[in-house]
Amino acid sequence: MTKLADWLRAETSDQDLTGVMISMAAAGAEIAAVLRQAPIAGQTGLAGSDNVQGEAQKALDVISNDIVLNHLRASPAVSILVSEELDEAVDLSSQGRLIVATDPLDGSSNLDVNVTVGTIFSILPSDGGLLQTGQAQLAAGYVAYGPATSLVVRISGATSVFTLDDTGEWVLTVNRAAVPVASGEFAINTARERFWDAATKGYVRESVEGETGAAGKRYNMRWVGSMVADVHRILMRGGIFLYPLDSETISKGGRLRLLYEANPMAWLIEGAGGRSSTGKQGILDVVPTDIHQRVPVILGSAEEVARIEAWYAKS
Ligand code: P6P
Repeated sequence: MTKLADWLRAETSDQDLTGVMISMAAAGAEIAAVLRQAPIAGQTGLAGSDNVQGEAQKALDVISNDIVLNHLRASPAVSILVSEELDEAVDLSSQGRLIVATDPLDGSSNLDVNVTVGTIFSILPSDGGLLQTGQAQLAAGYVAYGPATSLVVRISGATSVFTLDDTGEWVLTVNRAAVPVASGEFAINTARERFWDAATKGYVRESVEGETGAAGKRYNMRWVGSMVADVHRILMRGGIFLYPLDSETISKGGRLRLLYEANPMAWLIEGAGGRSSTGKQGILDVVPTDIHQRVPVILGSAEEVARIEAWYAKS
């Protein structure tokens, strides 16, 4: 089976980029080992601190961030690290050509109940500075800590999936992932309906009406509450993920973060033939104003993203 290093060599001649991807994969393997033992080690609780978003940090958020930082410090290619768990960007190598933006443990509120969580990362060129659009990404990836430990990566070509084997190697298990163009599955937190805008209400109502309404087919709903879990399901079998702007999140610009959640996930889904949108523009075209900026996130099967964009165009 193709190993990660062989796949990377075939995808790019940029040794710095290859090195950072391997470092992030190694950090993911180390985090996976920590998570497997966390309930025994009593590490699923709170760290007793808050992140820049004012959210209580889990002990494992801080541990995962330290693991990523340790692996990247060892790589002279990384100039700056932006992390959900760090208020400010961290300067690493002065000769580094690459910026890494990461959510080291997304969905950590699910750890207590043993639900899939993940590490998300985006790699950008240093010379573009911290506030580049997602189109500038050189690569992106996530590690999904689930029944299997999956690494999903894309440089500039197709998105592919690796699985961590019992020797600690990442082996290729999905070559050139493809998000089905059509789908009958949507993912949104329906408890927020009272905050939704007209476009979101219209899209979800049309989906719930299914074959009895304008959509003309049956839909099902899934919402894990862990972005990596929901996005991985969509990457593998189609669907649409929605965390749209609503009347409660509008003051913050949305719920999810642009640099280390929306951009890398959009890069990966689009590398598999899916689409991404804020509802009004492509996520990858949003010009950041802050390293912890939030945006509305809609991504997945092309037909479904187009359908909600049509609702936004009408409203
Ligand atoms: P809600 C987890 O906290 C997270 O950042 C994403 O992983 C997930 O998709 C979302 O928030 C869940 O948000 O409002 O449903 O709890």
